[in-house]
Amino acid sequence: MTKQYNFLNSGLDDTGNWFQGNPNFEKILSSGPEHRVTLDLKKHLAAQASRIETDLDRILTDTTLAQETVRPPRLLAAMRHGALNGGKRLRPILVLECARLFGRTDEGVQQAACALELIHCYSLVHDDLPAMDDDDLRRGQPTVHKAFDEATGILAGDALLTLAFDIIAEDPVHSDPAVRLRLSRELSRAAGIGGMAGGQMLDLLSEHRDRTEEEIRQLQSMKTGALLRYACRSGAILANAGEDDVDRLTRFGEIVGLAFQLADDLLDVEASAEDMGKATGKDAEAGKATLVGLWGVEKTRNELERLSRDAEMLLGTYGSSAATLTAIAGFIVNRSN
Ligand code: GRG
Repeated sequence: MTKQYNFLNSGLDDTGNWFQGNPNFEKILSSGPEHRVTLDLKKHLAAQASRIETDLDRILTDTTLAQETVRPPRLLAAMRHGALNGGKRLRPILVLECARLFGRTDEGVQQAACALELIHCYSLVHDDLPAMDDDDLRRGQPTVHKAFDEATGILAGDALLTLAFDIIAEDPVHSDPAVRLRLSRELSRAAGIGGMAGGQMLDLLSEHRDRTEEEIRQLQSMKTGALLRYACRSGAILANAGEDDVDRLTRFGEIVGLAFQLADDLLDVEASAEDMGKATGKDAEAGKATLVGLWGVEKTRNELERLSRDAEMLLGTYGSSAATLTAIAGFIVNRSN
């Protein structure tokens, strides 16, 4: 039995009404015809998150695959704790929505989306470890190393990461093996030394040191931005979009990545641990260089508004077909957890 995901503390209920009660989203809803998303959209996005949760539940079983020996129950339980614990599923939803924009909606896209979410979950499990952020709470629950132990947390992250590359290589992801190879390589680059892991290294090195705006932008585009960029780009690739469209969706992913990080930094300053399901105020405590620290809250909010408009303009090319994606960008800018 999978746990009910919690898309927004202020919103998702059993019927999937995840915008309910969020004043920021109500503002988006009423701000103009281009943002006039319907109840159907709420249900649609909740259904996407639910499908991801169900697929992850299916992927993380004790059934061994060819060439595997056994799946140790304790390691599997730790992986499930790290992956099936109520994430917003933003990255896989972006994969699904970007692929949908170009007409692809089948199970193979779903599988590619799950591969990305496994990598995101691994990064959270490792980020929470004592050697990194040393957090006790994630998504409102004990972190994996707290619920199990440190060694198991490290192994659970390792196994989630490697499983992602198994999943993305499978036939249903794309009929053309060359496309699967491209996705696998791009996923590796988004997650690895020149992407998320490299960004995490730069972030650790930036603690208690002054950093220029350029340096902060670079490390954040790697640490947080790379997976979000890949999410949007891979959706277009999965759906055989032309290279111009892949480039446009890549740019959209970059905007979303920066907006996500700015919103996260603001929440770290302003939100409560209860709202976030994790400790807040961590950046200042660790002496981390952030754009909010450099700019202050007001300039950051203005920048978020600008990014939201940029995202909307970029997607304007696709007319109403991009309404869901535009709304997701709005949600990321205005999110409350
Ligand atoms: C350990 C290689 C390695 C990388 C860690 C994920 C990460 C890189 C750092 C986490 C620190 C942090 C809070 C970054 C801000 C952006 C972020 C990844 C927030 C969590 O993502 P959400 O809000 O989480 O999408 P959910 O729980 O909804 O999946």
